[in-house]
Amino acid sequence: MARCDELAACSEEAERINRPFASPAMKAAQELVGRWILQAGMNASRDNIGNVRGRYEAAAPGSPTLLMGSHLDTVRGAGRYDGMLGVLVAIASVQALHDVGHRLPFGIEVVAFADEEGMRFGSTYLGSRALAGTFSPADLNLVDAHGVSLAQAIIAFDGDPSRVAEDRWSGGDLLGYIETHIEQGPVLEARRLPVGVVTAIAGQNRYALTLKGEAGHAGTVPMNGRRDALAAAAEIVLAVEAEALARPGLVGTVGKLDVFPGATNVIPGQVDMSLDVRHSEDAARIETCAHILERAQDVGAQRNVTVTVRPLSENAAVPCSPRLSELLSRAVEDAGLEVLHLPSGAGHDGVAIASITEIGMLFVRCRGGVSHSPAESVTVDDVAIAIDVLDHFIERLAAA
Ligand code: HGY
Ligand code: MN
Ligand code: MN
Repeated sequence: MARCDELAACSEEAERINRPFASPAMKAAQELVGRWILQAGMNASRDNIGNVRGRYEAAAPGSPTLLMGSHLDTVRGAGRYDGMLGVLVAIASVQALHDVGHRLPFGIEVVAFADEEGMRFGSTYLGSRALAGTFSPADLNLVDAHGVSLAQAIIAFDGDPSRVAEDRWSGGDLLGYIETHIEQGPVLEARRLPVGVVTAIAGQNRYALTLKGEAGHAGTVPMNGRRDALAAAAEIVLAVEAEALARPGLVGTVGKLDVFPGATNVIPGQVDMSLDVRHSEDAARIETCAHILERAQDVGAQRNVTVTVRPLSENAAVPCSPRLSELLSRAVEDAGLEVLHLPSGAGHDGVAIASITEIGMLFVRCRGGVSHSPAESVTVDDVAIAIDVLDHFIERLAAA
């Protein structure tokens, strides 16, 4: 828990946690994590995309590997457990083995992923896609808000963009990937359970919409002649909400909205807005995205405002491995707890890692289900239980 507090101080801003991909704050966080990885008896390395990796060797060479970890980047105004907790719990699991000199019939590779949230370049899972070998070189041309390309950011972070393909897993057979993560939802708290086993990760689409109308004088342009980009955006935001409410299990969010020129006495000529749509069933998500984008175009046509849509990312829903979930469920019982299975509305690096091995996730209760906020909070007892469950999981996996 103290380590979560130390990592929280690694931020680009003094008054809130903000740790983007390949930032100085990320460098500071990686130095701490690298030190803790070494203390846990692992060797530490960093790959080109900027994942920090720790390796705890098996009893015998040539053994398979269990991947464990989570992401080290954060959203803006983040809490101190989203991602970080999973990295630190994985390190704590290896520390417990190292402290008693216990070697397993498999190696453990702890990974602190470089970019799950996609805050800086808009695309998600850059670090885990590099490890999975599914990183798209075209992404190297993505630019951040300052016009810095992903390739330039990797170079500035001591990586080689031309060698990201070498970050793909090449360490032999994999037994699976296990990620511990705060639930970021209210279910465990409502059921008074400290941990839960994740069944699947919802699919999600992310878009950037640009609305272009006509800026004008707020005092002189008659209302009925306006091409107000913000009024159009407002109608689209409410259409997103209506479409999501109409479809059980679907969530639709406009989280970012920038108004230009952004002056009190000027009719907004342009709005840039985000769109995030998710559902555990892909057909429902895809159909609702189509509806929402259609309604956005209708609004634009009625208001004589152009609506340009740029898809940023699309990830299908990913089921967790029955085999790993079964072992996690038994491990929860070993810890003396009732087993609850629940889906994840949030995305996680397991979405990318699922393309190279089976994935399992353990959720930890968080107060009020709050996340992506400084109010994010977990208890020491629940974290201790999560580590205990992982220890039982590792024992079961070793005996399997
Ligand atoms: O947005 C998400 O689902 C995750 O926090 N990246
Ligand atoms: Mn997050
Ligand atoms: Mn996360």
